[in-house]
Amino acid sequence: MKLLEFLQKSGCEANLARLMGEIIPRTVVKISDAIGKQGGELAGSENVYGEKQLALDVQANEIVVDELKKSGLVERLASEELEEAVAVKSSGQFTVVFDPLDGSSLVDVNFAVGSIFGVYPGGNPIGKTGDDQVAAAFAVYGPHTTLVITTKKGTHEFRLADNEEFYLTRENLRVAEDSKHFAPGNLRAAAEREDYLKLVNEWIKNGLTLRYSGGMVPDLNHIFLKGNGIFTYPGYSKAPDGKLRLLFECNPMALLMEQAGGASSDGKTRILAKKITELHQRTPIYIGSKKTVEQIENYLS
Ligand code: AHM
Ligand code: MG
Repeated sequence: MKLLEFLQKSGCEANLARLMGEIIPRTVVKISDAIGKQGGELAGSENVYGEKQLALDVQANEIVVDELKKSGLVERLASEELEEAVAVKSSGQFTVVFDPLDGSSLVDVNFAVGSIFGVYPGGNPIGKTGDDQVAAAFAVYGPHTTLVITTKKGTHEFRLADNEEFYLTRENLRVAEDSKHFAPGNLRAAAEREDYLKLVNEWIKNGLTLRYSGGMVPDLNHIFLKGNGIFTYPGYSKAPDGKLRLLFECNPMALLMEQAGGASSDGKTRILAKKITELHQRTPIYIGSKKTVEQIENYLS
């Protein structure tokens, strides 16, 4: 079944169905094409975080901005690549936040990369929480281009076909309560954090299988598709809140994860319950199988 048809049949509100079933998929098709045509060349510019941008980062961002502006559905947009939010149309129904090309430093080594999208009702998301999102999605640019989507009616996977349409491949992805796989991000923190080192050692001793690519999107996609696992990105002295962004990366992923039966936390608080205080706010994250996330909350000092 085609993505748009699936959303319509599931009773999704018409404009949200158009956004998630037509506009965002179109950006993903275009970004996928762009990745196929380019390597990891630098753009010569830096983003808000002082990180060197690739030409592809800039292009992917422009693709999403253009399509969202054309859609007529969007009040405001905010991108990991842009310092400020952009006001689009005062009568627009949604604010769309996105990381147009997550893990772009992995393009030149031909690893999978992705895009992440979160959708809030109305305007400014500052002061809201991830629970306010009405939909979220990520795209994986790997051997196949796929979209994993939620409109708060479960989490589902769709695959891009030759005709530039996405078709349902897995309905209602479920993440089990216990993990058999682990994806420990920012292991640098284990050099100074005894608690994180112990946690990772526990998983090694308990025979969990390591699956870590260095890209949050493929690493989490593994958890969604295998149906269990844990992804971690803690803070440490150099970056107390870690690296990943609440608005652009963690909230969309947390919504998709909860809709699949999993959980996510910053170590103390549910990611989706955290108040958004600034656009580029960072947060530690522990996300995946529910019991493992609970164990981490009890374990971390
Ligand atoms: P990016 O948005 O600049 O690409 O950074 C996000 C990525 C995630 O995909 C990944 O989990 C993380 O950075 C890995 O970071 P590091 O290797 O620096 O620890
Ligand atoms: Mg990112």
